Amino acid sequence: MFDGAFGDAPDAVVVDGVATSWEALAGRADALAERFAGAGTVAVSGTPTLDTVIAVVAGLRSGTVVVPVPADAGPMEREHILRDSGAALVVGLPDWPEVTLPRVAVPAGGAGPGWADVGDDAPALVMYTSGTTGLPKGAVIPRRAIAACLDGLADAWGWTPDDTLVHGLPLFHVHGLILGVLGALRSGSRLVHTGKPLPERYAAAGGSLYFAVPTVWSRVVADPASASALAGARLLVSGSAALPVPVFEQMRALTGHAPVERYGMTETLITISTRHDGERRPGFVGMPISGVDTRVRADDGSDVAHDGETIAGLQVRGSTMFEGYLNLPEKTAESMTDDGWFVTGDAATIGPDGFHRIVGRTSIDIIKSGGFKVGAGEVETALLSHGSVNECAVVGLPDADLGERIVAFVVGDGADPAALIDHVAGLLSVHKRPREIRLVDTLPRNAMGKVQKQVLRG
Ligand code: MLC
Ligand code: AMP
Repeated sequence: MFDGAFGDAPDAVVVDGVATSWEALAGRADALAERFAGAGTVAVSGTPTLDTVIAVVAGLRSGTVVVPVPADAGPMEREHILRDSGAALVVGLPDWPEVTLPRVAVPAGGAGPGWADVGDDAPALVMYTSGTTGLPKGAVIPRRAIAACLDGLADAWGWTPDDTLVHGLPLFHVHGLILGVLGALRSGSRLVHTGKPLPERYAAAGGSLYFAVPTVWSRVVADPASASALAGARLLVSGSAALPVPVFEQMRALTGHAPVERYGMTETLITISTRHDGERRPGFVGMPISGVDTRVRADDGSDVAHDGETIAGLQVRGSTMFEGYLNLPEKTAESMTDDGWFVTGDAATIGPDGFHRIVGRTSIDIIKSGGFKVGAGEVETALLSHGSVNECAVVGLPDADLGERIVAFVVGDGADPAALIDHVAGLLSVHKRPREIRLVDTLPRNAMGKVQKQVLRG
């Protein structure tokens, strides 16, 4: 299923400078998979290392469900992920005191039985994603969705074994793991993971196909020498958040490539994209990939005109959809319409030519910062657990580098902004920390007592 046509290249997969052939990778994965026997679900560190790639491949080859865990997850987040997912084994996570599950190490070599006979509907991954309130939900992603998404993208992007894919994204989300690792394995392209998504590392990697979130692309164009080194690439792809039009234009000017922009979600995988052989229009994400349908609906559920102007809620359906939220059947049901469409929570327009434009989120409580989705409620709960915080409200404010930066308005007793930022970074994970704390006397509330976040956003 994810057994690319790598031949016997000794550097088919390179992760943060460590290279392996596909044969050696598969052998180590099979040897590891034998230790997964009976586990059902394993938790794997999302740190970008070759061991992470091997552990994910071991899960796929043996039919064991993999739960990628951010290696910097604080106790509140990691305890939830490990408990909720029902993981029975752990691969590569830090020595967290409360983790009592057995640990398995990735073997240095070996071989094994190869692909197990696992149905396409079986779950492959559980990926945790933030909602407006509460702890992250585990999206159960079946094997068929991954295969359908990657095949749709291979078609949209002309992705073949001749490509070398380069990126440096984290391996605990769809972008870095499903597209950025499993995409290479399914298409048979070489993979170079740069460890971190630094412009100079992208420039040095000599790839044909590059993935990044808009924050990374904006850092690439801020470094013209690195940007111009990408001129020899075939395709530059942006996703996970809106690519600002000026960054699109600077990419075109410095690299000679108009970027391909694509849209997706953890729950739906990637559903909409511009094409390698089609128009790439700044501010637009193109058309549904094969196997996916989209529609836009007004708040009352009525259809709206595809006039490129009417903004409404984007809904999607098709072969790339998740199976549901783990242990949360009611949340799964809430996320779908009665006639079986997934409600993305994004506002969009569709033009007469079928081109989609993502306009923003329908909820103010979902923040996208550096391409990471963060729920305001999660951060507020973490802040309120600090003794100096009486009340707080978290919003995303526009940020030239991150798209949105997390800002917390805090009513407190002697609250120290730096200590509060560290508190959230330690309890949740580092990328969920507020970048700014604003100490205020009161929060603006409406007559019902609800905080008026629009007022805070100014
Ligand atoms: C900073 N650091 C701290 C800290 N403050 N550590 C502890 N406590 C604190 N208070 C450290 C960090 O650990 C890190 O260390 C360093 O400082 C910088 O961290 P940062 O400030 O968070 O990094 P930043 O430069 O802002 O990151 C930008 C970024 C990152 C673009 C690299 O946001 C990123 O990787 N984004 C990708 C998100 C992504 O993949 N999303 C896909 C979702 S899937 P050190 O040592 O680590 O440098 C999806 C579907 C789809 O959306 O469509 O794709
Ligand atoms: P996640 O849950 O982390 O998978 O984030 C999914 C969300 O990222 C979507 O609902 C969108 O809000 C946002 N997103 C992904 N790709 C794009 C894009 N190309 N343009 C605008 N927003 C995007």
